[in-house]
Amino acid sequence: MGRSEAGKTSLTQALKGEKLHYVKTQYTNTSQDAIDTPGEYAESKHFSVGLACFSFEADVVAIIQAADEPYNLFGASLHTFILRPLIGVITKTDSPYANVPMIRQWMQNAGCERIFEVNNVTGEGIDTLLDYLKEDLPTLTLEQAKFRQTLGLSEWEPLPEGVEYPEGTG
Ligand SMILES: Nc1nc2c(ncn2[C@@H]2O[C@H](COP(=O)(O)OP(=O)(O)O)[C@@H](O)[C@H]2O)c(=O)[nH]1
Ligand SMILES: [Mg+2]
Repeated sequence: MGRSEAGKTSLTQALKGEKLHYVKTQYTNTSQDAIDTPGEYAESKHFSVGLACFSFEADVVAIIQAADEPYNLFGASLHTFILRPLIGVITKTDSPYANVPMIRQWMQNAGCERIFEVNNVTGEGIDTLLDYLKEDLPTLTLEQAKFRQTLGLSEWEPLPEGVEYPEGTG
């Protein structure tokens, strides 16, 4: 998800190793591995709830923001309405107006657990994102999740050195 022109459709092409070809996204495309939504969903509060619905069909949800976006559409703690891992993908890192640290801050505020930087045109950064997408989702038992809470850890932070899950929580 992300605003129009952020590079969402291009990213789906780059992930497949295709050369970029512009297609206006008129409806949500779900035919392949990626669910590609029109930017209007992120831009209108009437449609934005649709993104939450689409997220239920996904293993992982990505906010896509171009490195040269002048303003942020996504509020803080956005991950709380999505019951999936949330990641950020910064596109157009080649833009002369790129401000990657600013976009990173927006994504961190939204609650993205990983942030990737890509150039859809050259394919730079795409391999790192693909490696992440190929990883199996870590599974936690309820007891393990509760143990993490006692340490104040998020689901994705590694356990501190020397700490292991107590017996019987696995
Ligand atoms: N320079 C550059 N242009 C990009 C990149 N990704 C997308 N674009 C261009 O940005 C425009 C919008 O891309 P598109 O994928 O249709 O955005 P969408 O509306 O989010 O689906 C197109 O002209 C793309 O060729 C990138 O990483 N670098
Ligand atoms: Mg599109």
